[in-house]
Amino acid sequence: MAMLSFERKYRVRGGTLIGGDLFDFWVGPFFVGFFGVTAAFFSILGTALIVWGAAIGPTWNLWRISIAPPDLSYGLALAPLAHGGLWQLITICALGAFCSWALRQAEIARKLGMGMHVPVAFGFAILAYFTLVVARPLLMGAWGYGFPYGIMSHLDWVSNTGYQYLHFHYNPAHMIAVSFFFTNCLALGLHASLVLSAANPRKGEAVKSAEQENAYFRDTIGYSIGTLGIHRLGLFLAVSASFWSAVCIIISGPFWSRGWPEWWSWWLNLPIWAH
Ligand code: 07D
Ligand code: 07D
Ligand code: U10
Repeated sequence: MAMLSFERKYRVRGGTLIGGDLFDFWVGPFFVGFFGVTAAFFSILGTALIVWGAAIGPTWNLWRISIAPPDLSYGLALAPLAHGGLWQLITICALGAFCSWALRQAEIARKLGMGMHVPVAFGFAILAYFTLVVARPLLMGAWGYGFPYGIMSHLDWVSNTGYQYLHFHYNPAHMIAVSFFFTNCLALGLHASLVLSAANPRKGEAVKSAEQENAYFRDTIGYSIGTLGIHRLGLFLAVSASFWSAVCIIISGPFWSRGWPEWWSWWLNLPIWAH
C-alpha cells in the first residue's frame, strides 16, 4: 500500500515499551515493534492449531468447524490435544495475540504522543473474552465451561448456557449490558448523522460548524453534550457494555446457580407487601 503523504514524518524512532530499537520499523503500512512480532507469532500459531483441530475433526465446512474445550471431567487439568488440549493452547494463543495487539496499540500511541484510550478500550473487550474462557471456568472448576471455537458451535454454547439459567433476559447485569449496547448504537447513530449533516452539505452550500451542531441539539432536546463530550460518552457507553457483559456471565454459575427469574424474588419478598 502506498504511503500517505504525511505518514513519513510520523515514522520516528522511540516510544517502544520493550526491545528498544530492535523491532522499531515498519513493513508496508504496518508498524512492527516487539508486540507486532508476538502478535504475529501467537496469531499464526493459534490459527495453525485451529487448522490442526479441523484436520482431525469431522468436517472442513467453515461454519461447522469447532474446537471444543475439554470434557468437564478433566476439571482444571491439562487435557490431551485431541480432547480439549488444542482448545487450551488456542486460548493461550488468543490471549497472547489480543494482549500483544493492545500493547502494540500502546506503543503506537506513545510514538505519536497520543493518549492510551484505544488500548484501554480494547482492554475491555479482552476482559470480556478472559471472563468467558478463564475467570468463569476457573471459578466453576473446569475448563469445559469455556465456549467452543466454531462459528455455529459458539452460538449453541450461548443458547445452552442461557437456558441453563431458564431465562437469561432476567439476569440484571445482562439487562444493563444490553441497554448499554443499545444506547451505544443510538449515540453513534446520532453523532454520525449530526456530523454528516453539518460537515457534508450539498454542493455549493457552506460547511457548518460545531455551533450549528450544538444549536441543533439545544433546539431539539434543550441540551448539547458538545463535540468532545459525545466522544467521551461514546467511549463510556462502549466500555460499559463490555464491562457489564463480563459481569453478567461471571455471576451466572459462580454466584447464582438457579434460574435468573428466581433472583427477582427479593422484590416479591420486600417487607412492604410480603407480610
Ligand atoms: C465487525 C470486527 C471484525 C471481526 C469479525 C470476526 C473470527 C472467527 C474463527 C472459524 C463485531 C472475525 C471472526 C476470527 C473465525 C473460526 C474458528 C466485530 C467486527 C468479522 N465471537 N457471536 C459472531 C467471535 C462470543 C455471538 C460473528 C469472536 C461469545 C452471537 C463472528 C469471539 C458470545 C453472534 C464472531 C466471540 C458470542 C456472534 C460476527 C471471541 C458473547 C452472532 C462478530 C474471541 C459475546 C454473530 C455466526 C462481529 C454470527 C456472531 C466472532 C465470542 C455471541 C464469527 C472472535 C462467546 C449471538 N461472533 N460471541 O461482527 O453471525 O463482531 O455468528 O470472544 O449472531 Mg461471537
Ligand atoms: C467476548 C468479544 C471479544 C473479542 C476480542 C477480539 C479476533 C481477531 C481478526 C478480523 C463481549 C477478537 C478478535 C478474533 C479477528 C480479524 C483480522 C465481546 C467479546 C477480544 N443477549 N447472552 C451477551 C443480548 C440472550 C447469553 C452479551 C441481546 C438470550 C449468554 C450482550 C439479546 C440468551 C451470554 C448480550 C440477548 C442469552 C450472553 C454479548 C436479545 C440465549 C454471554 C456481548 C435482544 C438463549 C455474553 C461476556 C459481549 C456475555 C452475552 C446481548 C439474548 C444468553 C450483552 C441484545 C436470552 C450465555 N448477550 N442472551 O459480551 O455477557 O461482548 O459475554 O435477545 O456469555 Mg445475551
Ligand atoms: C476511526 C476513527 C477515525 C478514523 C478512522 C478510524 C475509528 C475520526 C481518521 C478507523 C475506522 C475504520 C477504518 C473503519 C472500519 C473498521 C472496522 C469496521 C473495525 C473492524 C476492522 C477490521 C475488520 C479490519 C481488521 C484488520 C486487521 C486487524 C489487520 C490485519 C493485519 C495483519 C494481518 C498484520 C498485522 C501486523 C502485525 C501483527 C505486526 C507487523 C507484522 C507484519 C507486517 C507481518 C510480518 C511479521 C513479522 C515481521 C514478525 C515475524 C513473525 C513471526 C516471528 C511469527 C512466525 C511464526 C511461525 C509459526 C512461522 O475514529 O477518526 O479516521 O480511520
